[in-house]
Amino acid sequence: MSTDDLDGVHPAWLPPEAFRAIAARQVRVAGTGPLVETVRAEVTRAGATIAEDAELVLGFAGEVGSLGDEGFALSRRDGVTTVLADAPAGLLYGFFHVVRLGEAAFTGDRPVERHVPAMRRRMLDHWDHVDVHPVMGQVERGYSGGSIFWRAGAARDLARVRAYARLLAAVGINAISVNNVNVHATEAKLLTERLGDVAAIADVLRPYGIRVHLSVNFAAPVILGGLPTADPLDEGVRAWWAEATRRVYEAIPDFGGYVVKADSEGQPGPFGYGRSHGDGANALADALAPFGGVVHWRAFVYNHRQDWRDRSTDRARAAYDHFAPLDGQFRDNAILQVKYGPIDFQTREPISPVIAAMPATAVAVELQVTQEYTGQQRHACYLGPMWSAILGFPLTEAADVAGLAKEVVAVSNVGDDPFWTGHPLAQANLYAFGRLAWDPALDPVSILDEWIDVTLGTEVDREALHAILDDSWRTYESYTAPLGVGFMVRPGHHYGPDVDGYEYTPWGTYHFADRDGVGVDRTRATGTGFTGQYPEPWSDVYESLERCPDELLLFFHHVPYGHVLRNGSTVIQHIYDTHFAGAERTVEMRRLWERLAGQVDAGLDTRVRERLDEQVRSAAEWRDQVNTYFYRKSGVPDAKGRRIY
Ligand code: GCW
Repeated sequence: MSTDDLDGVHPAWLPPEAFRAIAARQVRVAGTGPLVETVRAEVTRAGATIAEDAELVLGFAGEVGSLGDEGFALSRRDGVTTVLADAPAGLLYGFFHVVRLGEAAFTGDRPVERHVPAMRRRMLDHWDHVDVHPVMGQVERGYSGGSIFWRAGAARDLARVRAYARLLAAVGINAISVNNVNVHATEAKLLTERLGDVAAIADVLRPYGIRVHLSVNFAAPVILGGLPTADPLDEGVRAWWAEATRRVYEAIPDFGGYVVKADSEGQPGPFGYGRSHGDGANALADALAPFGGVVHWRAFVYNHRQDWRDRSTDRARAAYDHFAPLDGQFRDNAILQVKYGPIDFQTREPISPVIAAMPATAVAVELQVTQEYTGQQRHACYLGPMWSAILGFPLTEAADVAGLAKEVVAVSNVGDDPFWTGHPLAQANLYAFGRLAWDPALDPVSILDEWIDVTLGTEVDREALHAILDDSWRTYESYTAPLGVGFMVRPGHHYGPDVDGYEYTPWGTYHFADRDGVGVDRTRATGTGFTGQYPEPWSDVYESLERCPDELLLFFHHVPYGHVLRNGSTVIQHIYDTHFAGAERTVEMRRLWERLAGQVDAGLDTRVRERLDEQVRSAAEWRDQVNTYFYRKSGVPDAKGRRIY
């Protein structure tokens, strides 16, 4: 089951079989340069013959034009399949597109199809530490073993990084940040004395068209430079960033830039110096600008020490309150990185209103491939449908989220696990993220189909796989926190149910359940006013108890248990019904997997079974805790008389 150069590591979506159609052909690759050489090496590695008289021709367009730095055009006529690009990266992406198509790329005629990525930067953030963190481990919110970048405090096996780069290039990812946004002492030094390690990684990623970015500590001038301040308007501080950045580019000429989590969950930031986040972001942007770099400045800024007794503070409001007034103040190379929802990567959240509120700012939407709140890669939960819904959401009258955002970024789910992602089926999430970042209009079910073809082969029981995965995000939602209220996870590790776990904490994530009802009143009329941060029609839709979509009801409203949903059920009966049905559905998922027996690699089969068993157990635990909690609070029995404790 291994890739040809890495023993014991699953080849994910690039097994030798995926290259079968190409291997059988003669191929011509035109041009020169590092990325073109990568394509040539891939062709040879696939087992194809490089020849002048070829059935697959990859070359530069000339007349097609407007394909940009990364696009390509694919066509087939007179028995020749042609990939044309304006620039080398386009050839690389075109080559992997042919891999995905398999035999279909060599059948019949094909009129010219243009493939140009919707987003210029398609990025993964790794939350990896160099040192193993005492609480978070080596990868914060990582569920796939250790880091592939760092081991025992130093850069590690680059063969694994190379294999990762290939996988990412094959789905169109072109940027990676290699360390956690919480930048601790050792990791801060990646910017200076440990820069060589970063450069070594950059060298391995470069042939696959991927640029390296680094998370930096806002207080680096103090921590690393020994300056008395990190005030972004201080001349000495600015000079320090300029010089540190110059050195970075000396070592890594195509370095992508910095990622910054500032004034957030204990990280230092401009507020500490009485400055705005515009001042903070611009100081780093100015240091990067001469070299063409960018700073990704995260909008995840909120008070994580709030008093739960204080009902007027609403964490959902925080990003907009902090950042919307700064629209227009950020440099062109400062990108505001906004989590897709106003809280924190929950299974269901409304779209962050910040994405619509800053038309004069470059915004990146941040997704989470690592399944922190969606089952931690122990539960099968295919997130393609969630991301597709997010990116296609018509947030303003003129544009959907993909149209409003300049980029899409996601937290990676990869570690040094033999299957890369812990749960082998979680590979589909990484795959889908890359494909949707390239083209947000792709159908997530078709993306899953592609993933099945290349990863598990065309012979497996795809119906069973679709039945397991297509709706697995909604299934996960159905047995966890109800109707968009969020959290209810065990504090700290965030796995499994704990309905009141966060209720009396300073973290700002509450459900306010009492004997009469549940939910957070975020209306303008009687609540925190969060609905007012949305453009029309959403500010009125969410404000209205009648028009608010069921799945977000408890995010926006506090309602009695007897409140009748748009689907006709009461809130309390809906909670019971969805939790019974969701847990039942996981049993069905487990049974469906039996149909794959003997069709997939034995190691993969064992791993998936083990995880599905855990999902069945955990879903039953969620069902029983959530149902029991609400039964005891409300005293309302289940209309169907099922077992509640
Ligand atoms: O979801 C939360 C996680 C933190 C994480 C933070 C963030 C890296 O629980 O572990 O810190 O988000 O996005 O910064």
